[in-house]
Amino acid sequence: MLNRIDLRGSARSADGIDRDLLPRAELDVEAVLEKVRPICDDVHHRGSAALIDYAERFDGVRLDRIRVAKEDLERALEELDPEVRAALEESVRRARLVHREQRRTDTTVRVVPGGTVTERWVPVERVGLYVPGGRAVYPSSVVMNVVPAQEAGVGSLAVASPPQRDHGGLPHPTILAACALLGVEEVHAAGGAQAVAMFAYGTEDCRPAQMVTGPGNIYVAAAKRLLKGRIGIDAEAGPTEIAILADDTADPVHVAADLISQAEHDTLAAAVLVTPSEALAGKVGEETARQVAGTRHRERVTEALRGRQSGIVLVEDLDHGLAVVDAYAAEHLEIQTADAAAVAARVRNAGAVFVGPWSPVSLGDYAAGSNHVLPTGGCACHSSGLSVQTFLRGIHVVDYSREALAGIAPQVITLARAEDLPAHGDAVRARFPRPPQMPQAP
Ligand code: HSO
Ligand code: ZN
Repeated sequence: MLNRIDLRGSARSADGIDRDLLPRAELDVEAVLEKVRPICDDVHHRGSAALIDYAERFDGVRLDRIRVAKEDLERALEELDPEVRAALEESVRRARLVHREQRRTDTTVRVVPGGTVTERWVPVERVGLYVPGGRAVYPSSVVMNVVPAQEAGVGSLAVASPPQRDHGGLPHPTILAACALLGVEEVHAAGGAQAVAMFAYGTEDCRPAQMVTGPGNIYVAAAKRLLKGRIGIDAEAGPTEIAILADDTADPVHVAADLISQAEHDTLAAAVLVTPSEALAGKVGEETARQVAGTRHRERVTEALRGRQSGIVLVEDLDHGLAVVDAYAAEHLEIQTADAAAVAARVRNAGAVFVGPWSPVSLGDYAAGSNHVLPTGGCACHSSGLSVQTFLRGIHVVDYSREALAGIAPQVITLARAEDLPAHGDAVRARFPRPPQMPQAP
């Protein structure tokens, strides 16, 4: 069921590879921008009343209020299956271990005697986290968004997740439980573009946030694109992707299982095997068909694997394979080759790399300690996944003494003149009314 793409004989460098030859879905966010614009404007002008109307229209529930009550959060945690709770707690513990280390420390550079530049890392004041709630109800994504924000020191965190008809108009109980477990007290029953607008503009119940993060459907992505600037965003998350670079040493049972694991997310999810081995390609093809027959979300998986975004790419050798996976820039990249760590160390573009036979992507999805909110759609060639860094801003603090400024004043004045911005130079000159060696105005 997987398409075959034979790239043997094609360009061997990542730059030279024609990306159109690589399997990838097209997600036309632009096409829904105009649908999303009036929704965002409406939330801007009518606040909670608009959110209540959209909950009725899109989620089929009539809500009295958008903000989830404290008792509902507490009850969800009390009713959470103890095994799920324990697993989430371990996931949180590992994520904290890793994310805590990402915190940057302030640095001060003494550029000249009396002249310093400090870089101060300051958390974003308030962040809105979007957690999907349609087919994808992922408490693990609550962990992956909340932990880095908390470790960054974000002061105020609010979560939005769509109201569920089957749960009395509340967000899904496992989402509420995960929020309660993480100490998030502010949760709103709002989904889609309207939730992003709620964070951007604020409503009676929800203070505006400076940033919104988290995955979502195409409407969420479109609202993020529309409101970016007004509010900071992490990324426009697209469908999940897994690429596996494998050779003859890979176990086809593992490779097939891992391809299926991410295809399970979405009919548009991408599952791509890149291999120089015809033998492995054949075995993975057979094994995938065998495993798909027994998997729970068979239809969705089949559609994802048959789609143009998925396939088996044949390459000449591992070097060529590395060039292909770099050109593809997968959200998740598994290396299942001999000496996998050495091969992984050569990867330039990927959201996250999973090394060897014992590091499947689903480990990273839940409990490796790494983050699972990662760049999709090829954005891994310029962006990183969610981290503590996402929630910090580096502020340069410039502190020069009189002498230190005098020492560089001629150069500032020269550059200001070169840019025909003499007032810039005058701002320096004004500080030295009778400078002995100060350049005069032309
Ligand atoms: N693979 C998804 C994350 C996820 N998987 C959540 C399971 N639950 C995108 O990285
Ligand atoms: Zn996943």
